[in-house]
Amino acid sequence: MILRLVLGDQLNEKHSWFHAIDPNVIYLFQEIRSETDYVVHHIQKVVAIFLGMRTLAEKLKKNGHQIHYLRISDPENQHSFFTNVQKILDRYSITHIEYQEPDEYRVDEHLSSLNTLGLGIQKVSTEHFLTERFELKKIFEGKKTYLMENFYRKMRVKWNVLVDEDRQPLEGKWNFDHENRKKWDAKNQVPPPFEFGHDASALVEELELANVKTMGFIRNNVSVWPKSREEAQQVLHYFIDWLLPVFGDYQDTMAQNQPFLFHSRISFALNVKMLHPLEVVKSVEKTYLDGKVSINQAEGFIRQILGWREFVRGIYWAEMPNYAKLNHFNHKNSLPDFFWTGKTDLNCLSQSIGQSLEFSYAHHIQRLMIIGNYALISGIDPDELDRWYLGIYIDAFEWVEMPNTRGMSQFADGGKLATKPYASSANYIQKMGNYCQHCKFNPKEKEGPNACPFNQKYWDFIGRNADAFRKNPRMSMMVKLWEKQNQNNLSS
Ligand code: FAD
Ligand code: DLZ
Repeated sequence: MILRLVLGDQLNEKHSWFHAIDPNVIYLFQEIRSETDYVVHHIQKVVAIFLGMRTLAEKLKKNGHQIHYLRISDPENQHSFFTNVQKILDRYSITHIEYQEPDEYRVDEHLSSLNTLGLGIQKVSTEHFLTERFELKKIFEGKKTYLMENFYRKMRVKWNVLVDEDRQPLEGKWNFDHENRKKWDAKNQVPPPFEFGHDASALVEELELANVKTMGFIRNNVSVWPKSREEAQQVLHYFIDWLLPVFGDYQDTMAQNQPFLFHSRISFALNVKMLHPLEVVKSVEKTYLDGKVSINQAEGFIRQILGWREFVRGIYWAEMPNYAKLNHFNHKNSLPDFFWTGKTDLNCLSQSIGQSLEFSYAHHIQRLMIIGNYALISGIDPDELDRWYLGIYIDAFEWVEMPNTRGMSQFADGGKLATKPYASSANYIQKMGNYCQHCKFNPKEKEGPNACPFNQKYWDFIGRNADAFRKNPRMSMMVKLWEKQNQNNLSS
């Protein structure tokens, strides 16, 4: 008999494993404490993963596959991938074990220890990503930094997306980012989120009984997160019909009480592999080719998936395990309590963290320019911040969370991923949305009780790192401004 492991982020019913029913194969799904407890996760994340696992297992069983499913509450559950496997070997006379490449370094290392069991072991592809694990490493061999734009152009050509027969970009440009900076007018409507009527109450009770520690909130019977491929496809189609037509325009905007704006909310479905990145990219490309959306909307979206998503995964595998230890600025401060409650007078943070606790979701610019920016200029320890991001977000798996948080947002890798730290004062926040209009602090003031704390923290960050930033062409201007402010203060 062959034992095949299906992990919680491998819910790809289209995988070639499932094409034929084989009486010699048994599939093992495991809801286990090693995975629920490596950080404190948002309750919606644990529920969404378990509902997804249970739904796929049931479907496979119905189709005739043999399934061994270990629930979190099963007394026989040993709560470790390795020990559970070890325990059921004899029961099914297992001679071979097969598993799909885990996306996280930690789990990859753990599953390599299956080799010690003395059975035939085979690690197969997840058939999900558009690059091999070490493809990016090879592309940038010998280079000190990685450049997303170069990588992205290669991907466009490799997968024949938005290019003509001469491999040149459609409409003459690879990147339409400069057209994607519109500020949203609060008078405009945002289509409501697509919701599912999932009753997760029994599962929530099971998790409570098992004493699984979680954070955030969950609503009764309603979820914005899909539990099956069919539901994930509904989210994708809703996005294409209603949100994509203006996605690019408002990609970087932020608005009061608008948790989702025109973002797709497909990251969870992609990361647990209910959707394939190429089907998403090709559907969006087709919508553009059919004349239904303009190029800046389609290209802006495709770049996130064909570019950024594959790019950060490549960096993760090129740089792990060392990447997890990088702390370029040697930041050591702890996360303030409001990261766990959302209770702060800073409206932008209260909105961004509040909705993260409510939906297990924040959009990119909130993660980068509000929460990440605040952590960076406050000198928060990247280890602590990584754990927070890894726990709170529905789509957070280390391969994508860590390069984004530690690399892009905290510059803790010293610039392997980003050419400059994404740090800003209140000026940027005011420009990119209407949060400041609803805040008690004044974004224009730098000092005094009404001054926005982002201002003081930002200039302090520039000052602390002035010597290093002077040498970075993208930061030297800010150092000059900081010096000018200091001279003015001295002379006044
Ligand atoms: P949309 O805005 O609709 O974008 C479409 C898709 O593009 C996303 O679903 C995602 O698959 C992909 N994408 C966009 N930006 C990125 C990116 N920078 N890296 C990888 N994929 C991207 N994304 C995760 O999937 N998991 C994470 O744990 C995660 N952590 C992040 C932490 C920080 C500090 C930052 C700045 C970004 C992080 N991102 C992460 C990237 C991005 O914020 C989310 O992918 C996005 O907010 C998910 O919402 P959406 O599906 O509505 O995205
Ligand atoms: C995130 C997560 C959680 C909370 N629980 C489980 C689980 O009980 N069983 C499981 O197989 N996977 C879970 N996951 C996702 C795993 O952490 C994921 O498989 C690894 O991150 C590998 O990439």
